[in-house]
Amino acid sequence: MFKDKETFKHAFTKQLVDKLGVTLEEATESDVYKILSGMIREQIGRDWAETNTTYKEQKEKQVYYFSMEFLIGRLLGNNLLNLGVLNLVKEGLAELGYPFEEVEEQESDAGLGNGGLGRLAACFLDSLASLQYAGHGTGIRYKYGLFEQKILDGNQVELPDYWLQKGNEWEVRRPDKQVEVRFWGNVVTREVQGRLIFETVQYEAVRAVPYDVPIIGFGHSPINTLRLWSAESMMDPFRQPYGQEGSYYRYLDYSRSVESISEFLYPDDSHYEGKLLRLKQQYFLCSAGVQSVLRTFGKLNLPLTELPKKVAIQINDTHPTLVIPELMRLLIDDNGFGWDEAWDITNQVVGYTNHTILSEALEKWPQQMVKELLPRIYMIIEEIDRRFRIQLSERYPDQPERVSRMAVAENNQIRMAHLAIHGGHSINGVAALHTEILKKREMKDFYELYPERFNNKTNGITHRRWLLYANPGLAALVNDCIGTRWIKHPQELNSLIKCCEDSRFQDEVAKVKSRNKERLAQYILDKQGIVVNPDSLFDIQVKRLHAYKRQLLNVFHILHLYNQLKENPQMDIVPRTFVFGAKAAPSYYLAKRIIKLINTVAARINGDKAVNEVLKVIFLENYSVSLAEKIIPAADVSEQISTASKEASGTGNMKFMMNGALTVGTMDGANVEMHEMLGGDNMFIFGLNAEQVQNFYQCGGYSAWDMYNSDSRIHEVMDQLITPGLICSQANEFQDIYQSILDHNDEYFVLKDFSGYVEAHLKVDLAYRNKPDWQKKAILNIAHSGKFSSDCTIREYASEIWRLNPVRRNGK
Ligand code: 26W
Repeated sequence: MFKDKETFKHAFTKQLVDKLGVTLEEATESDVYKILSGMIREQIGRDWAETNTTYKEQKEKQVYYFSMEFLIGRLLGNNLLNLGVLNLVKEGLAELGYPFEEVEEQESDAGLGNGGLGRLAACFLDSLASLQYAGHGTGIRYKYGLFEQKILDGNQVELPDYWLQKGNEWEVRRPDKQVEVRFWGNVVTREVQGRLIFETVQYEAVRAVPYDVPIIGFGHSPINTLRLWSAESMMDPFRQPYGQEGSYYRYLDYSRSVESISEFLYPDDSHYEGKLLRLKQQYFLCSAGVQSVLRTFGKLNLPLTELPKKVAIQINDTHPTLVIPELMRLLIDDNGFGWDEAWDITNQVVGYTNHTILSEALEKWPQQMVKELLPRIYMIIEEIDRRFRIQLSERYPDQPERVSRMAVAENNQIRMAHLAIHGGHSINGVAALHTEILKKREMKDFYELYPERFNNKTNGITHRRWLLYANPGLAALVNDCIGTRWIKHPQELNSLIKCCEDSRFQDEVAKVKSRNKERLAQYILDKQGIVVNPDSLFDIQVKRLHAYKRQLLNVFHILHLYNQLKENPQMDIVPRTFVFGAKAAPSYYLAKRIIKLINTVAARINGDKAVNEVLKVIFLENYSVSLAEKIIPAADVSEQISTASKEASGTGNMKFMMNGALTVGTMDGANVEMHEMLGGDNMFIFGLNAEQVQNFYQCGGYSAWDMYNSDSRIHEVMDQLITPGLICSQANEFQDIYQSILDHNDEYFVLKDFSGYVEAHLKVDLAYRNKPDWQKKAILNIAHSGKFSSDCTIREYASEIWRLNPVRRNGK
């Protein structure tokens, strides 16, 4: 992109003057950011266009990743990195007097996702481009991303995240590519020459306008596209003049309601709610997305029967399942296909990824709502259901309950997971254990019916953002040790194994970790005015707040440590800094109370001179992608402590591992696969396993009260939730949490796993004292993390689900 640093500095300074009319001395960080991102855009424009031409000319098969969420974070640094000029730019800017760290702070995070599912989509885009696959994202351009979290008096308060306020340097609005999406109305059925024709009348039309974001992969990759759709009003949505009385106000109402479709991201990733606006969002994404896919396909001048050879659509959880009936609609109504042929095409094109087994998160839309909002789509779903029931009845003639259990439409609800499994050719879980649970339990009926459709694709993370970019110090050390091939072939991080006992290398790794911890300590000081000791052990849990992720278990352990220290101030423990970061869904009462509890405990401990030399608790406000990039490289210990069977995979676990943190975790999600590679010596496993948890659910035999009565440590901690004194300023302050555990019999086995968790932390304490051995474990973690690069995951998706080969461009 730039030959060298001097060329860059020269070009950059010139652009400041030419484009903004400011000199180097006058330029603000914001000016610098604008010019830099503009230079990248200029640089990639031609490649972007060329990529699309190549895809078209070579008639490459393309995959479209449909997702309601893309949790991208910032793009400046990542784009520079992938273009191979990050270091050069950093140095050049520093010489011109602008620290890069300050410049990149000018960019708002694109926080268009809640957590794991949205971040996975973003990692996948990076890998698709970097591995030269023709793969694009299809999503919604929410005006407001995930809320900004403020902590006031220990409580979470939500503020709107107007991330577009300063504009978005990375998007290109493409009004010429707009499509129309239709809601409401009535379906009129006519017979024309022996064929039934379905026409929807009196519908409300919405304009879907795409904003394209270039996805720049690493090295000389193609430039793929993330297409985000924005809802805008039509000038004449009702196909009638506005002359009549009151109709102008009707237009204003219409316009407001249309714009609300892409107004904000639903901030809940744990509880499904049957909200009309959410259904509108989903159909908006699916209809606009599929129309656009078909339009691009149309340019190939091939018959639509060839669609499965040229297009794969992957749906990220069930949120975009309406892709299935929408594609059916377009094939049948607009292209004259018969049902069976359309079904066959749809089936071959669509694949579905499941990300959760939590039953409260499964989407089931009220039939009446679908029928009114999407009358034609509803008809198609009814027909899918009718035919599916016949198929099931033939296969299971004496099992009517089974037919009802598996049906798509039942109990006045439409079950999106059933529609997705039946309508697509592939369903995958996101870690080995998770896929097994789907097959054996959650989706057992479907596994029996369609065993060949089920497969596992263990999640991954992009090592470019999460190691190379977020932890340049460590990346440089790795380069020194094993060369740079791992950047293209992350599995080669394995070669680090040979250095794990090398004491010089260990020291270097330790030094990098210390520097990262100092940086985080400085951030904490700047944000919260709290001094933390960078030599203490940084024990970190950052992720969405949810009962099953068990932040509570972590807090109970901290309280227990505190109690021990109060009793015995001389107790010999390694000084620890516990760090939390977590957003709670705004309507998730218990989760918000847990945030309050963490902050209450933190205030108490941090203010207690008797202990605060050895114990600190920090709750970092507004956990986000860019904050994760600061936190994760500074971790010594990674907390992955979900109730076994509940965390589908986890991806934070992989990010920490890749940055040399040791995991304290349960045998859940991808922890199981980490454990398989690392063995028991290099991580700290504790607690019930998935089978034991399942047994308790099925057969009973667990009593939270018994735990409380039989373990004095638990007793003491639980009582502190409701008795004025150490934690509570008034009686019953955390009665709600107390009750959630004791009266609801500890649904997530916090008390049951407490003892094992305490023991695991004693082992951590012991292990940390042996510095060389700890460093060895850290290095082994890094060495084995290559398997969790999303590059590996994407290769598996490409070869096993999408049947996609990398693209060769002009011999590159
Ligand atoms: C309808 C509300 C809603 C919204 C989002 C329900 C559920 C979701 C997601 C499926 C929740 C989610 O993000 N799941 C996470 O997906 C990650 C990527 O596969 C996994 O690593 C996490 O374990 C899983 O919790």
